[in-house]
Amino acid sequence: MVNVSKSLKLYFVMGSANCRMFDPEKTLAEAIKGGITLFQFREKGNKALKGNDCLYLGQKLRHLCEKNKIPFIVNDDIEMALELHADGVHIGQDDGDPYLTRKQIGQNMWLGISTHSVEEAQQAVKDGADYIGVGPMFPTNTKKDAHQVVGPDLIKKIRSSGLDHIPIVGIGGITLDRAKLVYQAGANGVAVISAISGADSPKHAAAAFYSLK
Ligand code: 3NM
Repeated sequence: MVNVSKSLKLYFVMGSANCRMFDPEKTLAEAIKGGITLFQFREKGNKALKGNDCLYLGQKLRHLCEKNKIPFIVNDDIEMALELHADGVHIGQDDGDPYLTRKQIGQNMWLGISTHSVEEAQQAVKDGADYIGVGPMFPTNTKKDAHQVVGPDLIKKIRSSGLDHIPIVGIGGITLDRAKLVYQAGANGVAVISAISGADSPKHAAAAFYSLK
């Protein structure tokens, strides 16, 4: 499989609740045309699809990624990740035990872990994360239970704590204008929901991010 840190460059995260102009399939197809390098299926929120409806959407998005050679990651739901033959799973601090998750997914699938402090980052690396998410970089309206903003500064602190090699993606409130600050802090990439899924043209938005780095 492709290299994790390179894939993080432009990490698009999306579920049906995040789409504005188009349905999820078309939104993802447009984002892929724009140059996203990784996709995470994150079906969250009040109106989130459940059960077979969620799985069916996951299947469609998974196929789209496969066709375009974009690694496909599932948020939280390990069973769905296994069922869809995802390339990885992403878990938050409260979502699941990294040790058990790794046991379920094996060594070939990527494990991403959300972190919000140097301590959590160090623990995630000990727990075998293939990459860590760090956030929120900036204020965000997309995740209602987001932690306090940590800013790109936390990425610098994580790097200078000795974690030179773990692939890092910044997340939370990242817009085109702010993305550079995240890369400059030492991230391998930016994870974006609304700046792509809520754009008039997800394709053009993704292309603008892609050409930044
Ligand atoms: N996780 P947007 S912030 C899913 O801090 C998620 O761990 C975060 O959405 C974290 O790009 C966030 O629209 C929401 O701000 C990101």
